[in-house]
Amino acid sequence: MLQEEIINKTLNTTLTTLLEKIQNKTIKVGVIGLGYVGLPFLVEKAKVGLHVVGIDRNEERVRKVAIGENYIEDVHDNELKDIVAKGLVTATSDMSALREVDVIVICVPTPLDKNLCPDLHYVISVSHLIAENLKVGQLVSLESTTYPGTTEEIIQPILESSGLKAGSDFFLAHSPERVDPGNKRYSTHNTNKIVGGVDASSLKAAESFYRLAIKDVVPVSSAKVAELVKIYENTFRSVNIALANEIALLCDRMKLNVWEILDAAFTKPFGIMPFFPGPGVGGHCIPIDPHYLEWKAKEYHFDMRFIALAGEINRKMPNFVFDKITRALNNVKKPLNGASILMLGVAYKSNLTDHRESPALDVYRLLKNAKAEVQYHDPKIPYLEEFDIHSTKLTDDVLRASDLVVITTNHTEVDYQQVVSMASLVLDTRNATRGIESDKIILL
Ligand code: SAJ
Repeated sequence: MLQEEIINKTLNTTLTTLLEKIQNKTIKVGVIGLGYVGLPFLVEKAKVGLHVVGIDRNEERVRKVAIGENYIEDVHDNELKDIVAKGLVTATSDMSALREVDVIVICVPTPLDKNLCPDLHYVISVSHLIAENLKVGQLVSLESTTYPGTTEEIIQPILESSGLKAGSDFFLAHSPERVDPGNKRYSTHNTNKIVGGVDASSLKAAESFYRLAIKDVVPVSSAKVAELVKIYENTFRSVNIALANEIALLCDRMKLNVWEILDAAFTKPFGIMPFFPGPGVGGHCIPIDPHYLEWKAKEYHFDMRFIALAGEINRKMPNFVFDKITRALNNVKKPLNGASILMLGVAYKSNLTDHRESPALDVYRLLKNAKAEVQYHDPKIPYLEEFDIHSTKLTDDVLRASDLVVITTNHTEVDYQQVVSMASLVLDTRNATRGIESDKIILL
Protein backbone atom coordinates (compact mmCIF):
# COMPACT_ATOMS: atom_id res chain seq x y z
CA MET A 1 0.00 0.00 0.00
CA LEU A 2 1.35 3.46 -0.94
CA GLN A 3 2.56 5.85 1.79
CA GLU A 4 -0.33 8.17 0.85
CA GLU A 5 -2.87 5.41 1.29
CA ILE A 6 -1.38 4.43 4.66
CA ILE A 7 -1.65 8.05 5.85
CA ASN A 8 -5.21 8.36 4.60
CA LYS A 9 -6.13 5.06 6.17
CA THR A 10 -4.69 6.19 9.54
CA LEU A 11 -6.38 9.55 9.15
CA ASN A 12 -9.67 7.92 8.41
CA THR A 13 -9.25 5.53 11.32
CA THR A 14 -8.55 8.35 13.76
CA LEU A 15 -11.53 10.33 12.49
CA THR A 16 -13.90 7.39 12.18
CA THR A 17 -13.03 6.22 15.68
CA LEU A 18 -13.92 9.65 17.08
CA LEU A 19 -17.07 9.91 14.97
CA GLU A 20 -18.23 6.50 16.16
CA LYS A 21 -17.69 7.49 19.82
CA ILE A 22 -19.61 10.73 19.17
CA GLN A 23 -22.48 8.96 17.46
CA ASN A 24 -22.83 6.34 20.21
CA LYS A 25 -22.39 9.04 22.84
CA THR A 26 -19.49 7.33 24.58
CA ILE A 27 -17.29 10.44 24.29
CA LYS A 28 -16.19 12.29 27.37
CA VAL A 29 -16.14 16.10 27.16
CA GLY A 30 -13.84 18.54 28.93
CA VAL A 31 -15.11 22.13 29.26
CA ILE A 32 -12.40 24.64 30.16
CA GLY A 33 -13.81 27.82 31.74
CA LEU A 34 -16.99 27.50 33.82
CA GLY A 35 -18.44 30.97 33.31
CA TYR A 36 -21.57 32.27 31.57
CA VAL A 37 -20.64 30.32 28.43
CA GLY A 38 -18.89 27.23 29.82
CA LEU A 39 -21.36 26.20 32.51
CA PRO A 40 -24.50 26.35 30.32
CA PHE A 41 -22.54 24.44 27.67
CA LEU A 42 -21.49 21.79 30.19
CA VAL A 43 -25.12 21.38 31.31
CA GLU A 44 -26.43 21.02 27.74
CA LYS A 45 -23.89 18.29 26.96
CA ALA A 46 -24.58 16.38 30.18
CA LYS A 47 -28.34 16.68 29.64
CA VAL A 48 -28.00 14.55 26.49
CA GLY A 49 -26.20 11.91 28.54
CA LEU A 50 -22.55 12.73 27.89
CA HIS A 51 -19.95 12.54 30.66
CA VAL A 52 -18.52 16.00 31.13
CA VAL A 53 -15.67 17.28 33.26
CA GLY A 54 -15.67 20.98 34.05
CA ILE A 55 -12.21 22.50 34.36
CA ASP A 56 -11.54 25.89 35.88
CA ARG A 57 -8.64 27.39 37.80
CA ASN A 58 -11.15 28.98 40.16
CA GLU A 59 -11.39 26.41 42.98
CA GLU A 60 -14.66 27.93 44.27
CA ARG A 61 -16.35 27.34 40.90
CA VAL A 62 -14.93 23.80 40.80
CA ARG A 63 -16.27 23.11 44.29
CA LYS A 64 -19.72 24.41 43.42
CA VAL A 65 -20.02 22.51 40.15
CA ALA A 66 -18.80 19.29 41.79
CA ILE A 67 -21.68 19.47 44.28
CA GLY A 68 -24.19 20.74 41.73
CA GLU A 69 -24.42 24.25 43.20
CA ASN A 70 -25.33 26.67 40.42
CA TYR A 71 -23.95 30.22 40.14
CA ILE A 72 -24.90 31.19 36.57
CA GLU A 73 -28.30 32.84 35.99
CA ASP A 74 -28.98 31.13 32.67
CA VAL A 75 -28.52 27.67 34.21
CA HIS A 76 -31.46 26.10 36.05
CA ASP A 77 -30.35 25.06 39.56
CA ASN A 78 -32.18 21.73 39.38
CA GLU A 79 -30.69 20.84 36.02
CA LEU A 80 -27.16 21.11 37.35
CA LYS A 81 -28.06 19.22 40.54
CA ASP A 82 -29.71 16.51 38.47
CA ILE A 83 -26.80 15.84 36.10
CA VAL A 84 -24.33 15.84 38.99
CA ALA A 85 -26.55 13.40 40.91
CA LYS A 86 -26.58 11.17 37.84
CA GLY A 87 -22.78 11.08 37.92
CA LEU A 88 -22.49 12.74 34.51
CA VAL A 89 -20.56 15.76 35.73
CA THR A 90 -17.29 16.14 37.58
CA ALA A 91 -15.17 19.23 38.07
CA THR A 92 -11.48 19.87 38.67
CA SER A 93 -8.77 22.50 38.39
CA ASP A 94 -6.30 19.83 37.27
CA MET A 95 -5.68 20.11 33.53
CA SER A 96 -4.32 16.58 33.35
CA ALA A 97 -8.00 15.55 33.38
CA LEU A 98 -7.82 16.47 29.67
CA ARG A 99 -6.02 13.18 29.04
CA GLU A 100 -9.24 11.36 29.85
CA VAL A 101 -11.55 13.24 27.45
CA ASP A 102 -12.29 12.96 23.74
CA VAL A 103 -13.49 16.53 23.17
CA ILE A 104 -12.01 19.69 24.70
CA VAL A 105 -14.08 22.88 24.59
CA ILE A 106 -12.40 26.21 25.41
CA CYS A 107 -14.73 28.78 27.03
CA VAL A 108 -12.27 31.22 28.58
CA PRO A 109 -12.60 35.04 28.50
CA THR A 110 -11.24 37.10 25.63
CA PRO A 111 -11.05 40.62 27.12
CA LEU A 112 -9.40 43.80 25.86
CA ASP A 113 -6.35 45.38 27.47
CA LYS A 114 -6.41 49.03 28.59
CA ASN A 115 -5.54 50.14 25.04
CA LEU A 116 -8.56 48.32 23.59
CA CYS A 117 -6.27 45.64 22.09
CA PRO A 118 -7.09 41.91 22.24
CA ASP A 119 -5.87 40.16 25.36
CA LEU A 120 -5.55 36.48 24.47
CA HIS A 121 -3.51 35.46 27.47
CA TYR A 122 -6.23 33.14 28.79
CA VAL A 123 -6.59 31.41 25.41
CA ILE A 124 -2.82 31.11 24.98
CA SER A 125 -2.11 29.77 28.47
CA VAL A 126 -4.95 27.24 28.19
CA SER A 127 -3.71 26.17 24.75
CA HIS A 128 -0.26 25.42 26.19
CA LEU A 129 -1.84 23.38 28.98
CA ILE A 130 -3.91 21.47 26.42
CA ALA A 131 -0.79 20.81 24.33
CA GLU A 132 0.85 19.21 27.39
CA ASN A 133 -2.05 16.76 27.64
CA LEU A 134 -3.14 16.42 24.03
CA LYS A 135 -3.86 12.90 22.75
CA VAL A 136 -4.33 11.40 19.30
CA GLY A 137 -7.99 11.44 18.26
CA GLN A 138 -9.10 14.39 20.38
CA LEU A 139 -11.25 17.28 19.09
CA VAL A 140 -10.45 20.77 20.41
CA SER A 141 -13.05 23.51 19.90
CA LEU A 142 -12.69 27.20 20.76
CA GLU A 143 -15.97 28.84 21.82
CA SER A 144 -14.55 32.16 23.00
CA THR A 145 -15.24 35.13 20.75
CA THR A 146 -12.09 36.33 19.02
CA TYR A 147 -10.66 37.83 15.84
CA PRO A 148 -10.58 35.79 12.60
CA GLY A 149 -7.33 33.82 12.52
CA THR A 150 -6.98 33.07 16.23
CA THR A 151 -7.73 29.33 15.94
CA GLU A 152 -5.42 28.72 12.97
CA GLU A 153 -2.67 31.23 13.69
CA ILE A 154 -2.44 31.10 17.50
CA ILE A 155 -4.02 27.93 18.87
CA GLN A 156 -3.05 25.46 16.12
CA PRO A 157 0.73 26.06 16.33
CA ILE A 158 0.65 25.79 20.12
CA LEU A 159 -1.24 22.50 20.00
CA GLU A 160 1.02 21.15 17.23
CA SER A 161 4.04 21.90 19.44
CA SER A 162 2.94 18.65 21.10
CA GLY A 163 4.18 16.91 17.96
CA LEU A 164 0.64 16.00 16.91
CA LYS A 165 -0.79 17.34 13.64
CA ALA A 166 -4.12 19.14 13.39
CA GLY A 167 -6.55 17.49 10.99
CA SER A 168 -4.93 14.07 11.24
CA ASP A 169 -3.75 13.31 14.79
CA PHE A 170 -6.26 15.67 16.45
CA PHE A 171 -9.05 17.93 15.22
CA LEU A 172 -9.42 21.66 15.74
CA ALA A 173 -12.46 23.91 15.26
CA HIS A 174 -14.08 27.17 16.23
CA SER A 175 -17.72 27.35 17.23
CA PRO A 176 -18.55 30.80 18.63
CA GLU A 177 -20.79 30.99 21.67
CA ARG A 178 -24.11 32.73 21.06
CA VAL A 179 -25.30 33.14 24.63
CA ASP A 180 -27.72 35.98 25.19
CA PRO A 181 -27.70 36.45 28.96
CA GLY A 182 -31.22 36.67 30.34
CA ASN A 183 -32.89 35.56 27.12
CA LYS A 184 -35.74 33.29 28.18
CA ARG A 185 -36.56 32.13 24.65
CA TYR A 186 -33.14 31.18 23.29
CA SER A 187 -30.83 28.90 25.27
CA THR A 188 -27.66 27.02 24.27
CA HIS A 189 -29.85 24.13 23.05
CA ASN A 190 -32.11 26.00 20.64
CA THR A 191 -29.73 28.69 19.36
CA ASN A 192 -28.32 27.62 16.00
CA LYS A 193 -24.57 27.27 16.12
CA ILE A 194 -21.84 28.15 13.62
CA VAL A 195 -19.04 25.55 13.29
CA GLY A 196 -15.82 25.93 11.30
CA GLY A 197 -12.84 23.57 11.23
CA VAL A 198 -9.16 24.10 10.39
CA ASP A 199 -9.74 21.40 7.75
CA ALA A 200 -12.49 19.13 6.44
CA SER A 201 -11.89 16.36 9.00
CA SER A 202 -11.99 18.84 11.87
CA LEU A 203 -15.25 20.28 10.57
CA LYS A 204 -16.72 16.79 10.27
CA ALA A 205 -15.75 15.93 13.84
CA ALA A 206 -16.96 19.25 15.26
CA GLU A 207 -20.24 19.23 13.36
CA SER A 208 -20.98 15.72 14.58
CA PHE A 209 -20.14 16.70 18.17
CA TYR A 210 -22.26 19.87 18.24
CA ARG A 211 -25.26 18.15 16.71
CA LEU A 212 -25.52 15.97 19.83
CA ALA A 213 -26.92 18.81 21.95
CA ILE A 214 -27.82 21.66 19.60
CA LYS A 215 -30.78 21.56 17.25
CA ASP A 216 -29.34 23.47 14.31
CA VAL A 217 -25.63 23.43 13.49
CA VAL A 218 -24.44 25.67 10.64
CA PRO A 219 -21.16 24.43 9.13
CA VAL A 220 -18.94 27.01 7.44
CA SER A 221 -15.80 26.56 5.35
CA SER A 222 -13.15 27.41 7.95
CA ALA A 223 -12.46 28.37 11.55
CA LYS A 224 -11.59 31.86 10.33
CA VAL A 225 -15.03 32.24 8.74
CA ALA A 226 -16.69 31.11 11.98
CA GLU A 227 -14.66 33.64 13.97
CA LEU A 228 -15.61 36.50 11.65
CA VAL A 229 -19.30 35.52 11.63
CA LYS A 230 -19.53 35.97 15.41
CA ILE A 231 -17.60 39.23 15.48
CA TYR A 232 -19.84 40.54 12.71
CA GLU A 233 -22.92 39.67 14.82
CA ASN A 234 -21.64 41.70 17.75
CA THR A 235 -20.40 44.54 15.55
CA PHE A 236 -23.88 44.69 14.02
CA ARG A 237 -25.30 45.29 17.49
CA SER A 238 -22.65 47.77 18.58
CA VAL A 239 -23.08 49.90 15.44
CA ASN A 240 -26.88 49.91 15.63
CA ILE A 241 -26.90 50.73 19.33
CA ALA A 242 -24.45 53.55 18.59
CA LEU A 243 -26.76 54.89 15.87
CA ALA A 244 -29.65 54.96 18.36
CA ASN A 245 -27.37 56.73 20.84
CA GLU A 246 -26.28 59.28 18.25
CA ILE A 247 -29.91 60.03 17.37
CA ALA A 248 -30.52 60.56 21.10
CA LEU A 249 -27.63 63.05 21.24
CA LEU A 250 -29.09 64.97 18.28
CA CYS A 251 -32.63 64.90 19.70
CA ASP A 252 -31.29 66.38 22.93
CA ARG A 253 -30.11 69.40 20.94
CA MET A 254 -33.24 69.55 18.83
CA LYS A 255 -35.46 69.21 21.93
CA LEU A 256 -37.17 66.20 20.35
CA ASN A 257 -38.22 62.98 22.11
CA VAL A 258 -35.94 60.26 20.72
CA TRP A 259 -38.17 57.52 22.16
CA GLU A 260 -41.19 58.83 20.28
CA ILE A 261 -39.15 58.94 17.07
CA LEU A 262 -37.78 55.42 17.45
CA ASP A 263 -41.13 53.94 18.50
CA ALA A 264 -42.67 55.46 15.39
CA ALA A 265 -39.78 54.27 13.16
CA PHE A 266 -40.15 50.71 14.48
CA THR A 267 -43.78 50.61 13.36
CA LYS A 268 -42.31 50.00 9.90
CA PRO A 269 -43.06 46.32 9.25
CA PHE A 270 -39.87 45.67 7.27
CA GLY A 271 -36.31 46.86 6.78
CA ILE A 272 -35.70 48.02 10.32
CA MET A 273 -34.87 46.44 13.69
CA PRO A 274 -35.43 47.93 17.18
CA PHE A 275 -32.40 49.33 18.95
CA PHE A 276 -32.63 51.91 21.71
CA PRO A 277 -30.37 54.54 23.26
CA GLY A 278 -29.14 54.11 26.79
CA PRO A 279 -26.52 55.23 29.31
CA GLY A 280 -23.88 53.24 27.40
CA VAL A 281 -23.07 49.67 26.38
CA GLY A 282 -22.09 47.06 28.96
CA GLY A 283 -21.59 43.33 29.17
CA HIS A 284 -18.67 41.15 28.20
CA CYS A 285 -19.39 41.16 24.49
CA ILE A 286 -20.67 44.23 22.69
CA PRO A 287 -18.24 46.80 24.14
CA ILE A 288 -15.35 44.37 23.63
CA ASP A 289 -15.61 41.90 20.76
CA PRO A 290 -15.85 44.33 17.81
CA HIS A 291 -12.47 45.83 18.79
CA TYR A 292 -10.90 42.41 18.21
CA LEU A 293 -11.85 42.80 14.54
CA GLU A 294 -10.80 46.46 14.42
CA TRP A 295 -7.35 45.43 15.68
CA LYS A 296 -6.97 42.47 13.25
CA ALA A 297 -8.10 44.53 10.24
CA LYS A 298 -5.11 46.87 10.67
CA GLU A 299 -2.86 43.91 9.74
CA TYR A 300 -4.54 44.20 6.32
CA HIS A 301 -4.06 48.00 6.28
CA PHE A 302 -7.80 48.35 6.72
CA ASP A 303 -9.60 50.67 9.15
CA MET A 304 -12.89 49.36 10.52
CA ARG A 305 -14.26 52.86 10.98
CA PHE A 306 -17.78 51.75 11.94
CA ILE A 307 -16.37 49.80 14.88
CA ALA A 308 -14.19 52.68 16.03
CA LEU A 309 -16.99 55.22 15.68
CA ALA A 310 -19.59 53.00 17.37
CA GLY A 311 -17.23 52.38 20.28
CA GLU A 312 -16.53 56.10 20.61
CA ILE A 313 -20.22 57.05 20.63
CA ASN A 314 -21.23 54.26 23.02
CA ARG A 315 -18.38 55.08 25.41
CA LYS A 316 -19.38 58.72 25.66
CA MET A 317 -22.97 58.01 26.73
CA PRO A 318 -22.18 57.94 30.48
CA ASN A 319 -20.77 61.48 30.13
CA PHE A 320 -23.92 62.51 28.29
CA VAL A 321 -26.02 61.15 31.16
CA PHE A 322 -23.80 63.08 33.60
CA ASP A 323 -24.36 66.22 31.53
CA LYS A 324 -28.16 65.68 31.59
CA ILE A 325 -28.06 65.22 35.36
CA THR A 326 -26.08 68.45 35.79
CA ARG A 327 -28.53 70.38 33.59
CA ALA A 328 -31.58 68.88 35.32
CA LEU A 329 -30.32 69.95 38.78
CA ASN A 330 -29.28 73.32 37.45
CA ASN A 331 -32.82 73.92 36.22
CA VAL A 332 -34.07 73.55 39.80
CA LYS A 333 -31.20 75.66 41.11
CA LYS A 334 -29.44 72.75 42.79
CA PRO A 335 -25.66 72.36 42.49
CA LEU A 336 -24.41 68.90 41.68
CA ASN A 337 -21.91 69.21 44.54
CA GLY A 338 -23.76 67.83 47.58
CA ALA A 339 -26.89 66.87 45.61
CA SER A 340 -28.48 63.61 46.80
CA ILE A 341 -28.82 61.33 43.81
CA LEU A 342 -30.32 57.86 43.74
CA MET A 343 -29.24 55.63 40.85
CA LEU A 344 -31.83 52.97 39.98
CA GLY A 345 -30.11 49.92 38.48
CA VAL A 346 -26.39 49.15 38.06
CA ALA A 347 -26.62 45.86 36.10
CA TYR A 348 -25.45 46.19 32.48
CA LYS A 349 -28.92 45.37 31.23
CA SER A 350 -32.36 44.72 32.67
CA ASN A 351 -33.19 41.74 34.87
CA LEU A 352 -29.58 40.50 35.17
CA THR A 353 -27.30 40.39 38.21
CA ASP A 354 -24.27 41.06 36.00
CA HIS A 355 -22.69 44.49 36.24
CA ARG A 356 -19.43 43.94 34.38
CA GLU A 357 -18.59 46.84 32.02
CA SER A 358 -21.90 48.38 33.14
CA PRO A 359 -22.20 52.04 32.05
CA ALA A 360 -23.99 52.74 35.35
CA LEU A 361 -20.64 52.31 37.08
CA ASP A 362 -19.18 55.07 34.89
CA VAL A 363 -22.08 57.36 35.75
CA TYR A 364 -21.54 56.60 39.45
CA ARG A 365 -17.83 57.48 39.19
CA LEU A 366 -18.60 60.76 37.44
CA LEU A 367 -21.13 61.73 40.11
CA LYS A 368 -18.79 60.81 42.97
CA ASN A 369 -15.98 62.83 41.40
CA ALA A 370 -18.36 65.80 41.24
CA LYS A 371 -18.97 65.35 44.99
CA ALA A 372 -22.62 64.43 44.66
CA GLU A 373 -24.11 62.29 47.44
CA VAL A 374 -24.76 59.15 45.38
CA GLN A 375 -26.45 55.94 46.40
CA TYR A 376 -27.85 53.14 44.30
CA HIS A 377 -30.68 50.66 44.40
CA ASP A 378 -30.54 47.48 42.34
CA PRO A 379 -32.81 44.59 43.34
CA LYS A 380 -30.44 42.17 41.59
CA ILE A 381 -27.13 43.52 42.88
CA PRO A 382 -26.96 43.96 46.68
CA TYR A 383 -23.30 45.00 46.79
CA LEU A 384 -20.77 46.68 44.49
CA GLU A 385 -17.28 45.54 45.38
CA GLU A 386 -15.70 48.16 43.09
CA PHE A 387 -16.97 50.93 45.37
CA ASP A 388 -17.59 48.91 48.53
CA ILE A 389 -21.21 50.10 48.66
CA HIS A 390 -24.48 48.31 49.28
CA SER A 391 -27.78 48.70 47.46
CA THR A 392 -30.06 51.14 49.29
CA LYS A 393 -33.53 49.87 50.15
CA LEU A 394 -36.04 51.51 47.79
CA THR A 395 -38.42 53.25 50.21
CA ASP A 396 -40.70 56.25 49.80
CA ASP A 397 -38.48 58.18 52.22
CA VAL A 398 -35.36 57.46 50.16
CA LEU A 399 -37.18 58.58 47.01
CA ARG A 400 -38.55 61.72 48.65
CA ALA A 401 -35.12 62.62 50.06
CA SER A 402 -33.44 62.43 46.65
CA ASP A 403 -32.88 65.60 44.64
CA LEU A 404 -32.79 63.39 41.54
CA VAL A 405 -33.47 59.73 40.73
CA VAL A 406 -31.63 58.47 37.63
CA ILE A 407 -32.84 55.23 36.06
CA THR A 408 -29.76 53.56 34.60
CA THR A 409 -31.06 49.98 34.33
CA ASN A 410 -34.72 49.14 33.73
CA HIS A 411 -35.32 46.07 35.90
CA THR A 412 -38.96 45.09 35.39
CA GLU A 413 -39.54 44.38 39.09
CA VAL A 414 -39.17 48.06 40.09
CA ASP A 415 -42.45 50.01 40.54
CA TYR A 416 -41.71 53.06 38.36
CA GLN A 417 -45.10 54.62 39.03
CA GLN A 418 -44.20 54.72 42.74
CA VAL A 419 -40.74 56.09 41.90
CA VAL A 420 -42.24 58.96 39.90
CA SER A 421 -44.90 59.64 42.55
CA MET A 422 -42.40 59.94 45.39
CA ALA A 423 -39.36 61.47 43.66
CA SER A 424 -39.03 65.18 42.91
CA LEU A 425 -37.12 64.63 39.66
CA VAL A 426 -36.48 61.52 37.54
CA LEU A 427 -33.94 61.20 34.73
CA ASP A 428 -34.93 58.09 32.77
CA THR A 429 -32.11 56.81 30.50
CA ARG A 430 -34.01 53.60 29.54
CA ASN A 431 -37.59 54.82 28.99
CA ALA A 432 -38.54 52.61 31.94
CA THR A 433 -41.31 55.12 32.75
CA ARG A 434 -42.94 54.59 29.36
CA GLY A 435 -46.69 55.33 29.73
CA ILE A 436 -46.31 57.35 32.94
CA GLU A 437 -47.27 61.00 32.48
CA SER A 438 -45.42 63.44 34.76
CA ASP A 439 -43.47 66.66 34.33
CA LYS A 440 -40.97 65.26 36.85
CA ILE A 441 -39.67 62.87 34.18
CA ILE A 442 -36.76 63.82 31.98
CA LEU A 443 -36.03 61.30 29.23
CA LEU A 444 -32.59 60.64 27.71
N1 SAJ B 1 -28.15 47.97 24.65
C1 SAJ B 1 -28.60 49.25 24.33
N2 SAJ B 1 -29.54 49.39 23.36
C2 SAJ B 1 -30.03 48.30 22.67
C3 SAJ B 1 -29.53 47.00 23.01
C4 SAJ B 1 -28.60 46.86 24.00
O1 SAJ B 1 -28.18 50.24 24.93
O2 SAJ B 1 -30.89 48.48 21.80
C5 SAJ B 1 -27.14 47.82 25.69
C6 SAJ B 1 -27.57 46.90 26.82
O3 SAJ B 1 -28.24 47.63 27.83
C7 SAJ B 1 -26.24 46.36 27.32
C8 SAJ B 1 -25.40 46.32 26.05
O4 SAJ B 1 -26.01 47.20 25.11
O5 SAJ B 1 -25.64 47.24 28.23
C9 SAJ B 1 -25.27 44.93 25.45
O6 SAJ B 1 -26.57 44.35 25.38
P1 SAJ B 1 -26.79 43.10 24.38
O7 SAJ B 1 -28.05 42.43 24.72
O8 SAJ B 1 -26.62 43.54 22.98
O9 SAJ B 1 -25.51 42.22 24.70
P2 SAJ B 1 -25.24 40.99 25.69
O10 SAJ B 1 -23.77 41.08 25.94
O11 SAJ B 1 -26.13 40.89 26.83
O12 SAJ B 1 -25.56 39.72 24.82
C10 SAJ B 1 -25.13 39.75 23.52
C11 SAJ B 1 -26.14 38.94 22.74
N3 SAJ B 1 -27.34 39.76 22.67
C12 SAJ B 1 -28.28 39.64 21.77
O13 SAJ B 1 -28.12 39.01 20.74
C13 SAJ B 1 -29.60 40.28 22.06
C14 SAJ B 1 -25.46 38.61 21.49
O14 SAJ B 1 -25.01 39.76 20.85
C15 SAJ B 1 -24.32 37.68 21.78
O15 SAJ B 1 -24.82 36.37 21.64
C16 SAJ B 1 -23.74 37.85 23.14
O16 SAJ B 1 -23.81 39.21 23.47
C17 SAJ B 1 -22.32 37.36 23.10
O17 SAJ B 1 -22.04 36.50 23.91
O18 SAJ B 1 -21.56 37.78 22.24
